[in-house]
Amino acid sequence: MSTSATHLPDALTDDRAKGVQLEEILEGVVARLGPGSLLPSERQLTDRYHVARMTVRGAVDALIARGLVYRSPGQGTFVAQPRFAQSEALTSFTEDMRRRGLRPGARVLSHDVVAADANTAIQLEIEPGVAVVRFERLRTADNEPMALERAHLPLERFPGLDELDLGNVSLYDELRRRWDTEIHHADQRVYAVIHHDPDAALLSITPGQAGFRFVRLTRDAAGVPIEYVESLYRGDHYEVRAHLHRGAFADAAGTSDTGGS
Ligand code: 16G
Repeated sequence: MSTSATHLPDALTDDRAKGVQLEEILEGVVARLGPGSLLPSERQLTDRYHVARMTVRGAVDALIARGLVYRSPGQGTFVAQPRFAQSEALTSFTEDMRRRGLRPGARVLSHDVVAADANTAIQLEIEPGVAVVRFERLRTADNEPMALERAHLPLERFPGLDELDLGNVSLYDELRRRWDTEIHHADQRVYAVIHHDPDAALLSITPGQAGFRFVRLTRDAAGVPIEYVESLYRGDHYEVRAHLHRGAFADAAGTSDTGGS
């Protein structure tokens, strides 16, 4: 671990709020240093920039809220691990974590068979009341909680899934291995959520923290729905990335009347 006081600018300018400038400076420090590096102490920053302790604290708090740094009581403030980007590829949690050099885990919180309610039936394109396997798992990376998954799959298509131990296994691997089913494509929606207890406690975060809710419907190559799953992700460890193309929209936009004056 190293501090970076040597790379800090000497002074703040008078044209903008001190707290904002400090936040930018620290953001630069974070970008230069690797995860786990120690940030200059609040004391060092107060002395160097002649600002109130509260101003420094506010800037650091802002970086904590953005998930860039974390405070370790009695030790200082450190650069956090980079966020796990939700990839555009249709990957499993297991694949995602392994690619990042982390050990994926799954703790089963509940696992049963229920009659499909109206929404689940519409999503899975089955009749309401048909048996679905429902399970909830806490997903971890190197033992740290990352997400809660609540999945529904049709029992008829996956007989025995209700009996399978889903602890520390990849669902997608099991579907391939036992039922010769390959996940092919999915539709996914993303919502902003505030995590409350008991979810917050399971995710090891403070109640009231923001996060993501992904609702995914996966299908096989024939387009038949396989899995309807809601996943709650920690907002401090995830970011959602997308690769955007103008593509067909650009052609259409170029020729259409925008309605402007
Ligand atoms: C991801 C999927 C989830 C899927 C799981 C399978 C999102 C939002 N959700 O968490 O739908 O059930 O991967 O992972 O990405 P597994 O094969 O490791 O069990």
